[in-house]
Amino acid sequence: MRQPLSRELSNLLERGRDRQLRLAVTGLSQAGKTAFLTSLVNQLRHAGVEARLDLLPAAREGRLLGAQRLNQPDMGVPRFPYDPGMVALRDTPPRWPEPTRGISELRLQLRYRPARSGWLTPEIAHLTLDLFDYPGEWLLDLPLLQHDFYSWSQAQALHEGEQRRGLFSEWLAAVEQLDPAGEADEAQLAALAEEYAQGLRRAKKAGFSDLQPGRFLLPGELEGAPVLQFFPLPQLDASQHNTSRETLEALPANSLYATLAARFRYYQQQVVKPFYRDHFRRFDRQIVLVDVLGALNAGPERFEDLSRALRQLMHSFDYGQRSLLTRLFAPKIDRLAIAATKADHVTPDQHGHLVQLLEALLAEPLKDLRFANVPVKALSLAAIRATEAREVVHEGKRSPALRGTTLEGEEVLVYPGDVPARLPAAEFWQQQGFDFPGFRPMPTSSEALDHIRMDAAIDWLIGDKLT
Ligand SMILES: Nc1nc2c(ncn2[C@@H]2O[C@H](COP(=O)(O)OP(=O)(O)OP(=O)(O)O)[C@@H](O)[C@H]2O)c(=O)[nH]1
Ligand SMILES: [Mg+2]
Repeated sequence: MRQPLSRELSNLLERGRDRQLRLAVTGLSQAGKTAFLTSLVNQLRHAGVEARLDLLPAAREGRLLGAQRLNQPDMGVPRFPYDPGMVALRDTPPRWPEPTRGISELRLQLRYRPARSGWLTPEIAHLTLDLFDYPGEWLLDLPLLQHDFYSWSQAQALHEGEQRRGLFSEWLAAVEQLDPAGEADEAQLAALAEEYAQGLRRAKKAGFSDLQPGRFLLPGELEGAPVLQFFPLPQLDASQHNTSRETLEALPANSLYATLAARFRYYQQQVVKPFYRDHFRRFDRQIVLVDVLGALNAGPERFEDLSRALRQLMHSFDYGQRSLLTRLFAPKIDRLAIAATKADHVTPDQHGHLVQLLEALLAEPLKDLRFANVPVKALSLAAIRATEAREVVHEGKRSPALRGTTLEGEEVLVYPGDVPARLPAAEFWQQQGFDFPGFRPMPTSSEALDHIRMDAAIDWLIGDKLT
């Protein structure tokens, strides 16, 4: 089939020079971003030698020659801690890389032999891959940009499920007494903001995902700064007397409402916008990592909470097919993968269901992506495999099982349970539930980390650039 002229021109331009790609690794706190990035760098560095990458044609055909780290473009940002991660994984006993506390970047240059030959094709070509890591807590600040203080307060009120409400009960009781038109009392605001932050920390510990503002959980350099002294007013409901947007916005600057709204705007403009502008605006490809099994483990309210958080989040990225012009001036994500992480927590016969469940969880954003004609691949993977699949024979019957070492150091052989293929109905939570232990990484003597389907993910995300 003939390609459109702009595609041909764009291919021609790309073939003559080295290619560059910015990959967004997106995932909430503990979804597996750092493990994925560590494994990605590791697999690419050992491609063609020790890494098992059969599903990546460039590696299978011996054309991928390896990867090296280059100096990153932004010298003010720390380098992604790949080496410390590998040291932890190779420790005795092996440890997982540390949870991420700040932003880091990595630029990787892949060397490969192009599959096609032609007068413009060099013998050896390069692909530069720009990667960056950040604490998952900060990611949920991106959807906050779509709000003003009024709509944000309403959105926060909407999703107070029963268990979640319980974790904020004292704060709620105090805040609901406040009069938005009353004069702001600095000491009271500071105390209530701290109580709100404590509620968010409790909710995080209890397995909830939809938690804003992100810096309340992990303030970084903003620890103790007044910009973090605000909170939503969940009582702002249009049906209530005196709480229409117009009435509230006409209140004087020293009123409670105007003070909180000003701090919200400041947080938006001075904290979230620069984070978005510097790191999230220009991506070519994306992988959304979701700890589906963790949410399944945590019960129905948290599961719904995760689904809502992801729905909001996906609105923060630019998707669409790239034309020659947008490729040069306004990059968009033109292909993405969604992945259920930690697939090594369940037996391989459950991986199909895991993908179906992931698709159900992301049904709404997937519909939008289909509409925008952006190709999406759903898969389950383990960036760093921590278990071995086994079979046990019990009373003459064979059944699948997993062997691994728990985080506490106990060697176990377990069947962690069946994964439902759809969003679980009430009976699932009542009868069966789901329970699995966390596993330690496996000790390894190979340079390359063992994984499940990292090669499929890499192929989908960058394989077309290695032809
Ligand atoms: N079994 C298994 N566990 C994994 C895998 N990837 C991540 N984990 C577990 O999930 C935890 C969190 O993974 P990270 O990669 O640190 O998650 P993150 O998304 O970077 O989290 P933040 O930095 O807190 O935002 C790890 O400490 C492991 O316990 C995997 O492939 N297999
Ligand atoms: Mg991390």
